Amino acid sequence: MATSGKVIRCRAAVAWAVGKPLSLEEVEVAPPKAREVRVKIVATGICRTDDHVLEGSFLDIDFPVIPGHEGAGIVESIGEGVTSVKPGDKVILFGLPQCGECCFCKNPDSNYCLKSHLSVSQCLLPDKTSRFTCRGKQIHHFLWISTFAEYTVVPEFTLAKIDAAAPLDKVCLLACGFSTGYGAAINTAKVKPGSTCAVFGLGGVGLSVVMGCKAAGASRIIAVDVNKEKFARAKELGATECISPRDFQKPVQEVLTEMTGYGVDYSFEVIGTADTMVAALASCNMNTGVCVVVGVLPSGSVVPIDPLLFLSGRTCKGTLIGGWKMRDSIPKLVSSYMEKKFNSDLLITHTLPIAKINEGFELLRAGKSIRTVLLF
Ligand code: COD
Ligand code: ZN
Ligand code: ZN
Repeated sequence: MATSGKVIRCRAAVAWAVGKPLSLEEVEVAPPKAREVRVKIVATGICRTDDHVLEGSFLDIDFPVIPGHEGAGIVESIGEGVTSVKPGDKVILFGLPQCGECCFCKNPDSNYCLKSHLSVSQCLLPDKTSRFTCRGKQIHHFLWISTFAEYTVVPEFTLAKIDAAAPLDKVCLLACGFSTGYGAAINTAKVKPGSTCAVFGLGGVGLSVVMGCKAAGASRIIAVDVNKEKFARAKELGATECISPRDFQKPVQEVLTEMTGYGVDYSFEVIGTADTMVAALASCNMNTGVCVVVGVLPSGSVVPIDPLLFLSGRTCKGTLIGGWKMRDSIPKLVSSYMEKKFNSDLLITHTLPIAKINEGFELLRAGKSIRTVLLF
């Protein structure tokens, strides 16, 4: 390619400081070093986690930064030693790496990788330098993938080659939102056929949990959200009942317990507040009930939980990107999408050009969108 080995000037959305809107800038993107890949991003979704970055509540992010972690694109060039992709390949980039070498990557039951942001900062690439500059300043990477840039440089183990026929403006959601929710039901909770589920929060991730519960054969899926505008889409995707906690005088966990007898078999917290975590845990049945916590609170938060809730056997579990080992799973998830085994397109409510990225965030904050896909 004509650009290989050269610095590329292109557009990117830069967050210069906490609390400021993204600024569309011209940035310079250096060529990939060894074991790195430069990707032309074609499409990227907006996830609530990107908003947490902008408001400064996501774990240890260095500013200025280019956020975005739900991207799909085409390989532009590769650094020395890269073997899994070549220029022209379609790829999905993900914020949870799979280095293949750490003890968790080698454990078939785990999808965590010790190269993840929770273990090592991903604000600079593994060699502790950035490939982005703008107006003479170094710009940080986000989760090593920074998909709000037209070109981005990533470590090889944060991407996977996908079917050349896959529509990038649709399958980009498999990088985070869809896979996180769907996998929380299928892999983490291992929802059983005929079971009863409650899903707290009907954003892109929560609705994907609903899809996962349905695919696993749950017979009752109770969707919980304060925004009733989310209910129609939830029903379309498999929810059997929808409730708003604001319609009741009593706590929603009591409502769910009354609706189901002893509580649901599986509850999912997909909002990220202390109150809804407590409510989700108390909503699953006291013995075999499993509560999966997907949402994250600002670091340092404490959730007040009565330990008696566990005495009778309840389980509370965490999940990261739905339990998928991403490099292994993404090509398979794309194949399942192509075979129409699930329809993640139903999560996409808006498609906008990258120039309207702040409009996309406004739609999310106003509760008007589920997923906005940005196109370069
Ligand atoms: N009760 C009921 N519903 C509520 C309440 C409440 N008190 N508060 C908000 N809601 C609803 C909103 O109306 C909205 O419909 C929904 O909760 C949240 O949806 P979104 O669109 O804001 O968020 P998502 O689906 O994009 O993301 C939700 C997460 C919980 C995944 C996200 O906020 C988060 O915590 N991410 C970090 C954790 C993680 O694993 N992320 C995966 C990689 S990003
Ligand atoms: Zn996300
Ligand atoms: Zn690893």
